[in-house]
Amino acid sequence: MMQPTAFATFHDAYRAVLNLVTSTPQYTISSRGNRSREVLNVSFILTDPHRRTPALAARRTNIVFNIAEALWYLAGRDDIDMIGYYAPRLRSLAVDGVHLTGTAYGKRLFAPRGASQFDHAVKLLAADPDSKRAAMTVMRPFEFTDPGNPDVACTLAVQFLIRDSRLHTTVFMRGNDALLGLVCDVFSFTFIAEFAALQLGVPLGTYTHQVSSMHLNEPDLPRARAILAERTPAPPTAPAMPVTTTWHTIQKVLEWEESLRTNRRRLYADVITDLPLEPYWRQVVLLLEVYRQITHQPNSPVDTGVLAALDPYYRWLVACRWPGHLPKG
Ligand code: 5HM
Repeated sequence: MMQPTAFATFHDAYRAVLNLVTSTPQYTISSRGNRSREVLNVSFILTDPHRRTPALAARRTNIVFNIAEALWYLAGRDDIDMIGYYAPRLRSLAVDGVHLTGTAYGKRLFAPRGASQFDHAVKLLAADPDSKRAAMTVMRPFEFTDPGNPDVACTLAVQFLIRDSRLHTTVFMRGNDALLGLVCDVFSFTFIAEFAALQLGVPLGTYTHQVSSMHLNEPDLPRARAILAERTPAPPTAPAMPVTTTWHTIQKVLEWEESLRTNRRRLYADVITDLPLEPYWRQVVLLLEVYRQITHQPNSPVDTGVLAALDPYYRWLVACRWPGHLPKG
């Protein structure tokens, strides 16, 4: 077979990849102190990249981090300040204590706004829809030469192609952690693909993920097995980014992100419908509010009104990830 297997949902693709690296690894490797099971050249196609979040309770997917990371990329930022609030473990990768390097894909893809690789790729496809050139590179030449660098980009490139009037995306990675990184990377890149399709005014096509070294760190084996033992079906549908979404929308959401992260604002359930955003983006801001409460008010349960206003699937993901922060009963 010359083309990767296609899956309707990432839920199913994720289970297939986890099953592959857990049950039939090709190699056992030990690099930079991590013993892992590995399979080379793993790829899959998602026919509906909207369905990007697996419904697997044992994975305890951090939907807030997933969204925040995608927004951090779109913002073209490389600071640990923003992303470290959502994933404190990333702080150890910021060698100067301020910036991330390899992990900060946004700076490489989305900065400077208006003249970024992303902007040029979109402009190219708008002018020449059949082009094969709309490829954006992430890992840089010589990035791996410093053996002390803890943060070398795992993504090599992102390519957009318009075929059958739909935007297809392929992401090429040198390595991917099958349990942890894979979920975050597929989330961000499908989110970016969806935004790119809106910029181009074409429907979202397929998403293809190609990884040279797909691996599972050995300490994560029990968790991978627990996930594989789960029988939860894939979520039936997923919300689509509204067609009105522009860079201005992203800017407005980023303003909310910053004021909630820094605890300068809070969001009350009874004013959510007054926010000048589409319901899809209100849900994003609500998730950020839930996380604000969890982080800045760790001793109180999350407000019931805010929880009730959340999309039921988001509420389920929050309950899986932060069960101790929900109201009793
Ligand atoms: O030794 P190496 O630089 O490959 O270690 C980084 C590891 O982080 C990768 O091999 C991969 O397992 C994981 N990773 C990922 O899966 C890292 C990043 C950050 O670029 C990512 N996905 N986006």
